[in-house]
Amino acid sequence: MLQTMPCRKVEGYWILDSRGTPTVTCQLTAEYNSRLFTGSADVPAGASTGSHEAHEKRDNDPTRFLGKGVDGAILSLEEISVHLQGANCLDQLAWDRALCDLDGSENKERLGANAILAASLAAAVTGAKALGIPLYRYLGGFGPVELPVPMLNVINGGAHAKNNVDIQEFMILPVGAESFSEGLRMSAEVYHTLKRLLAEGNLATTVGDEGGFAPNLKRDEDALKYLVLAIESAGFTPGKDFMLAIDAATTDWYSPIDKLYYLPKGKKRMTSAQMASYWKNLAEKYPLISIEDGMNEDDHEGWALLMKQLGKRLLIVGDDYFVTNPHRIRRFAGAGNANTLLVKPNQIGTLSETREAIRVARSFGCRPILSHRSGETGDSLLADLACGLGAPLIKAGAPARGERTAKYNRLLEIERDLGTDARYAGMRAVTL
Ligand code: 2PG
Ligand code: MG
Repeated sequence: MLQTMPCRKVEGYWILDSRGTPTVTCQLTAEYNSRLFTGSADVPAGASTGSHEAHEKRDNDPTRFLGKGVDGAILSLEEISVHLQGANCLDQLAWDRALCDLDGSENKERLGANAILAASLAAAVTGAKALGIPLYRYLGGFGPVELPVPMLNVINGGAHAKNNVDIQEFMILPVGAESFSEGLRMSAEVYHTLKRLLAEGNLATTVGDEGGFAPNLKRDEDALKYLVLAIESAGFTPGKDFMLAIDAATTDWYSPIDKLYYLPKGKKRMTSAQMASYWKNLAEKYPLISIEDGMNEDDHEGWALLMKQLGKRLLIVGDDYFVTNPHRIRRFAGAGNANTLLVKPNQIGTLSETREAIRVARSFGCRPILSHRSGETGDSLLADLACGLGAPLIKAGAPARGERTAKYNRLLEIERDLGTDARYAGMRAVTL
């Protein structure tokens, strides 16, 4: 018999995210064994969003927060509080279903996916508190836990920085480390070495939205050169201790009218085939193991081509392409158009649908990467999600800036908590 934990109160508030834009936080109070427990969860926000994401409710009132207010989403949480009084929030599936039913719309546009996700996650946080177990155990049970390989975004471009680099993220992956903590130490060393090298080259060491450096470069490719140099200068071996990854975030580059990619900063124009060759060329020159959104969210032929050329060697990651949506995953992973799923709970709007997205992806042989958003908060929940849902990889930005390190520091805590049972995904995380 399922235990019960009736919901007593749901409260929503606005807080500021890491870009200074308001976002939603939720506090949920529920009763378990005649005691009240309160758990909270924050919802992050993206900048390079896919057009198929669940609806994020913003007020669009230009007199407050330049239209970015979330008062409407907070009202949605009030409505949730009234209507879901007494609902059992220990039964996550039923709780999430009730949230979706109350919303009643196609893409969560009535209550807003930001409000719904906040209530969904807060239920899990409260449940873990009530049962007196860590969230990753609450989500994943008491079997062995593997700590994910961090994908640390150390050079920022695209929509996340005002530099001249089109590719949004350049990441390092400490796959050769023995443990998560060793990998994080190595990565921090590379990050600081990179800062020194950029400064020596008279390049800017100011940072972008995710804490990575945002220099102007002659060519985007130079970012990869710098990463290799920084890894070597820090005393490590590229391709062995570290692999590289990029998130091209090409959705914004594409014109569906003429089916061409227009690189907004570099002012280049490419066909899907040229785009695929460009990625292939980079993969041949650098220890690149993962390309995210190498094609636009609706360019299915481009995705198929990319998979044909690189899908056996590299993680071909769908972010805007899948938008953590089980239906899109079934269709496009089913067609073999990508082999890796980027998981962002706020793209779909509930914890249960996030779980389902991972399940469907796995059924097509796609591994999940748990991911933050570019607008983040100090909430470390993503780390527990990654461990609890068994993701071999986590993308949470640079090893700098509080909202990014909150996730990595929570993983350190989980590693300590596991003691000698702690395992690290390492090279297996990226082996196809
Ligand atoms: C991405 C994310 C996170 P945003 O594209 O993968 O790195 O960016 O949150 O802006 O969509
Ligand atoms: Mg992305």
